[in-house]
This record gives sequence, C-alpha cells and structure tokens, in this order.
Amino acid sequence: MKLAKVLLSNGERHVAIVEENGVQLLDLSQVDNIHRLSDILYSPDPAGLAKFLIDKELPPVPFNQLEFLAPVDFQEVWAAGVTYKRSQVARMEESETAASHYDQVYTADRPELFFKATPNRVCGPNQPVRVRFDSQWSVPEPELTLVVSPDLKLVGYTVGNDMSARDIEGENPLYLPQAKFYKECCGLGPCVLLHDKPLDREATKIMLTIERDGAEVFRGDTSVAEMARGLEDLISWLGKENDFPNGVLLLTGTGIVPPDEFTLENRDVVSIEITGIGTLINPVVKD
Ligand code: DO4
Ligand code: MG
Repeated sequence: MKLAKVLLSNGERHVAIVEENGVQLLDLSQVDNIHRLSDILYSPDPAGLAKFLIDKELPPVPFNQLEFLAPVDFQEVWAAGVTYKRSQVARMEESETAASHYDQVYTADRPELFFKATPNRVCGPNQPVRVRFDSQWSVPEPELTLVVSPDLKLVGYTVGNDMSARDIEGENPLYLPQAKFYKECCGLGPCVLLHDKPLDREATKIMLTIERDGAEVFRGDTSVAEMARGLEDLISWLGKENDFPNGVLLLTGTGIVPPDEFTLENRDVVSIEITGIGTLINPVVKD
C-alpha cells in the first residue's frame, strides 16, 4: 500500500491511499491521536489503520484533480553517503585532498551520515529544487529514502533527491554542510510505500533523467542491489546516541553520478523513478 499527502483543487490537504487511477481520501478524525501521515505510518498496523480511515462519503479523487505534497511532517531528514561504488569513485575524482576519506568510508564499518534537511527545506513533487547561486557544478542525487519511526523501525520508502554542490564539497570536505544543506536542497515524494516485506533490492531500480528545454541531457540508472550497505545497518548507525521523537527520513546515497562536465542549470527538470514507489519530478531553480 502507498500513502500520500495531497492538496485538492479546493485548497484542502488530506492524507490518502494511492490507488491505480487516483487516491482515496482518509478521514483522520475517526480515531483519537491520529492527526497526520506520520501518525498512521508509526502505528502498529499502518495498512489496516489506513483502510479503516477511508472516508466512505467521498469517491476516489483522480490524479489530475490533485497535487502530491512532500510526505514529511515534523521529521528531520538525514542522508548516508558513499554507499555505492559510483559515488566513491566520483568523490575521489572530485577532490585530491579528500580522496582517501571517501576511499576509507566506503568500506569502513561506520557509514558517512549527515544532516540533510529540515521539513521547511524539503520540496514536494513539482516544486523547484535549488542549485546554489555560488555553485558552478551541481547535480541531483537520486536516492532510495527510508521512512523510520521514533523507535527506529523501517516503516516505508519514498524517493529522495539529495541536491549537491560538487564544487563546494570538492573544494574542502569541511564545506560539506554548505554543499548539501540550504533552502530547497532536498526533494521528497510522491508517496510512501509501506514496508511490509523485505525490499527486493535487485528488482528495485533507480532511474534518473534530466531534461533541458524539453530535450533529455542525462539518463542513468542503478539498482538498490548495488548499494554496499544494509538498510537496517544504516538505520542502526543513525540511531546511535540519537533520538528522533518525530521519526526521521534517511536518504541512502546515490549510485548515479552524471559525468564531471555536467552541471544542472536553471529550469532543468529532474525526474527520479524508483520501482514500486513512484516518480519524483522537480524543476530546478538557480538565481
Ligand atoms: O560526502 C559526500 C556525500 C556523498 C553522498 O551524498 C552520496 O554518496 O550520495
Ligand atoms: Mg547523496
């Protein structure tokens, strides 16, 4: 089952079950203490609760009569890095001084984990993601994103875009927070696929396309099987000496890096598809 936050043409916001041709709106007022998407996701039986909450008064709403919102409430957003060989190689080429750090972290027990975004820095589907004005070399990073409950249980998956300024990151590893964390630095959506069985990593493909003036300028793909780390292992490292009272979203690293001569431009359109979850599309803005 997939759950989402949607905005209707009359301005109402709802939590909904995503179906084949549209969404089924939920009436959260039917159960005490269920106020938002994350309350359902963190409940003992999210799918059962969502079915119970279906608003029987309302017919399904077709996709062309709604917008998807980012599936985030009050969670912090974190990210793992250098979890795929492609990222390790690209990072080592990007910075001579930091090459050994990226080399070591790829195989080290402790993963690279960094704070990626607060909810106000997250962009939902079709909202612009930003390239910093002071970056001349920026890329999207298409990443499987884990939805994790306050008690560190993996409850679902969504699509994430870890926007990254490669020139700022490559100049000095101490600039990583500036390369990664700024306004509109993270795309998330369109929905959350509930985690009810182990993910088929081989079958879960991640596809990135970038369009400029209507023409494709980059296409790449990978599969989650290429990731060098376990999903539960990443969650366990994230939870060490950390509390997430609102839960947390964790981007799991990129396995697709465009060639070094590629940088995003204002008005490019980034499209990230992950098998079984959906497609996250965002235009790019650069002032
Ligand atoms: O340290 C660099 C960040 C790595 C990253 O974001 C990734 O591999 O996806
Ligand atoms: Mg990344």
